[in-house]
Amino acid sequence: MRIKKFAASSMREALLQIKEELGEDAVILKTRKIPKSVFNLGSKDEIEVTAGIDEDAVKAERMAPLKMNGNPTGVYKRPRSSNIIDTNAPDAPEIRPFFKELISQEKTQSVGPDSQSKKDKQQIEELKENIQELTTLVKNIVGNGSTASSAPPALSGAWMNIYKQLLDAEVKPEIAGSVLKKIGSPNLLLSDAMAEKTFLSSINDIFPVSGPIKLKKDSPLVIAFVGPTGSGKTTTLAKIAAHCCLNKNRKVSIITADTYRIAAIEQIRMFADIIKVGLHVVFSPDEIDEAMKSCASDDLVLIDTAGRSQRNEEHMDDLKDLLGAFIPDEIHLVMSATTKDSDLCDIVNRYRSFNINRLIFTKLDETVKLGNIFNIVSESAIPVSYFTFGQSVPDDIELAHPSRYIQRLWGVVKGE
Ligand SMILES: Nc1nc2c(ncn2[C@@H]2O[C@H](COP(=O)(O)OP(=O)(O)OP(=O)(O)O)[C@@H](O)[C@H]2O)c(=O)[nH]1
Ligand SMILES: [Mg+2]
Repeated sequence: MRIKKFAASSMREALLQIKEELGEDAVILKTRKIPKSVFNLGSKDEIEVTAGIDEDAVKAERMAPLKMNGNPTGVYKRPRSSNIIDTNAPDAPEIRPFFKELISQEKTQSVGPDSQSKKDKQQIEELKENIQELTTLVKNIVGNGSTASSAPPALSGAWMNIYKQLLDAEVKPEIAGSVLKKIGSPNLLLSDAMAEKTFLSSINDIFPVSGPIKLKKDSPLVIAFVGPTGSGKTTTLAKIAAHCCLNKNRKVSIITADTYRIAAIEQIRMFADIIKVGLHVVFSPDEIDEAMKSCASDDLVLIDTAGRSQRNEEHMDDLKDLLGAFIPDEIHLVMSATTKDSDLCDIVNRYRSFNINRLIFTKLDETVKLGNIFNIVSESAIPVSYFTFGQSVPDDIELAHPSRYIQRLWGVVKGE
């Protein structure tokens, strides 16, 4: 190999010198800035480039009969590098691949066999890291049950249609997948109608519901309604009170502990007057005993509470004290069907410490996708008592029933 040093005021000038003297096949071995001499402080910086040429290899390459790139003449043309500098510019020198690399590194480091192998190692390390990241990503996707990975394997057409319908209603893929697995025999070849029938008849085991309120024989059944602000607690309570009173001819009382807003007392007083049931207002936990005593001969006592954000710890503590004083038989957590998945999850998780044992979903009429209900019910395994789908008291309420809910989910049943 012939090696030579070139000094020039710019890299471009050095490259031209190298090309002229050593030819196009020269390789750059090293570059460095030459420090200014003390006598020459005003002058421009110079660079020193060490280049070499392996003349034997070049000869061998030129002599080999190459037939490449579909070129029938047997003359191999090296690809010209593009986009680093504009090779169409008038005086631009021909840029070869190694020059291309050099230009991007020129400012920071010299290029030689050592630094090249260091670079290779670094690239291998980077590749390894990328592969590691991808592996973790794939594992996470599989673990979290993304659409692609959690699709139950080899579902027959009709079962796949049900799976897609669930996903379309915004049921989480992993939940839809595990539900179909639980139902069993998902690979059976069934017609769409048969698969739907099988699914609906099996859903009872998957979507827990409480069934109708069961009154007690010798004391009133006490139910408290809790939940976030404006979720429909008071309206739903009024609907249930009206049904029990008007349709079942039972004795009902309402106790409200929602004295947080004047309007809240007026609202429930209006409902109580219309339905003609007794109303007791308690302003503090000490008044609870007396209120409960005055309802001793009733069949059903419904307790309305102030809406509480599950994220306000102080309010949640107050509510806990209140429920501790009432000791209700059932606590129904009232949530709007318009609430997104993650918030439903947060609400249930935080209200769980009150031993809630029923879920009520309101405002089904205000949303087009009901999969969030399926998700939270499957995840929490807390039975659903009622669905409501409008503001009308005593209408717009129904007892939760799994197959009817699925028909709502699929858009077969809308409203009442
Ligand atoms: N569209 C629709 N609106 C409803 C439904 N249930 C209740 N609402 C309305 O939602 C609003 C709030 O209802 P409330 O019963 O006052 O809610 P709340 O949970 O008692 O509210 P706070 O006591 O303030 O926490 C009212 O305008 C109700 O008419 C329902 O199923 N569908
Ligand atoms: Mg209310």
